Amino acid sequence: MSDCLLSRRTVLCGLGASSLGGCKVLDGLSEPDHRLRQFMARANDLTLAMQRGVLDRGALAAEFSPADIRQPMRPNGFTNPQDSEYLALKSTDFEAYRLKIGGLVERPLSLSLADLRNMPARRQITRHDCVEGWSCIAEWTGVPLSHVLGSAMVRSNARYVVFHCFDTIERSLSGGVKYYESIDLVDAHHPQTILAWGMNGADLPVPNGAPLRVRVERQLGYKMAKYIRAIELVDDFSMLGRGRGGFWEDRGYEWYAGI
Ligand SMILES: Nc1nc2c(c(=O)[nH]1)N[C@H]1C(S)=C(S)[C@@H](COP(=O)(O)O)O[C@H]1N2
Ligand SMILES: [Mo]
Repeated sequence: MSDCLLSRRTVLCGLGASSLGGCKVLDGLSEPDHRLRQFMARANDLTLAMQRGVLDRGALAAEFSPADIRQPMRPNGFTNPQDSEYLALKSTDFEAYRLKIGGLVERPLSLSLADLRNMPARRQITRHDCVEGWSCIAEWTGVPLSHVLGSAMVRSNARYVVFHCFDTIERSLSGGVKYYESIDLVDAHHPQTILAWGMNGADLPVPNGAPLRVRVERQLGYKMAKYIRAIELVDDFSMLGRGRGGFWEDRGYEWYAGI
């Protein structure tokens, strides 16, 4: 926010050379009824409105036709978790799998794959863009995250959805770090944000995140957590990992990876 203010001040200073007579005019800004202060407040509202317009967080990502699926979905990142809890579930075809939904919700849930498949499903053919520079088109089937969040009754103070995964992506002597990610409630309620259990007409394969992964189609691949173990609603993600909202964010990537 302070960056915004600073840059707006810079712009005003630039513009003000003729109409406002220079930067000194900013000195009186602390008075609430100062004319320029009121002008800047209006400019601020306008900027926010414009940003909403430009970003349009609700806009849909492009969807494709089956003919556009020209190659198998390339697996990336972790593709074969060796964690004992995961291997045990996989050995019985994820029959005992339960997706836990907790945190800031009125009604914590524990959903089997059958429960998830019985919920309304959305099918979408979309392009996956990885930060490493490759893309792949695939068809995804799953339940809209907004539907699941509706059943869990998200509390009004919740701001983010955190995904906790099964795969230990970084091993260390003390055990290791399991993949984690987070998105805000705007993306969580986006119509194309689904908890996918199917890919290209079959069950979601292990390399692509079986039994459940999220699709967040307006963002880069690393936001789309695979091997989801639990979903947690939080008001702040500073307690997660190193505090930047995701495994890769904690290693330098942007939290909002819009495309
Ligand atoms: N649990 C988990 N989720 C993950 C990853 C991972 O290593 N573990 N890699 C991310 C990255 S960088 C990408 S590009 C996509 C890859 O999805 P895919 O294997 O279906 O191509 O998953 C993302 N989600
Ligand atoms: Mo990626």
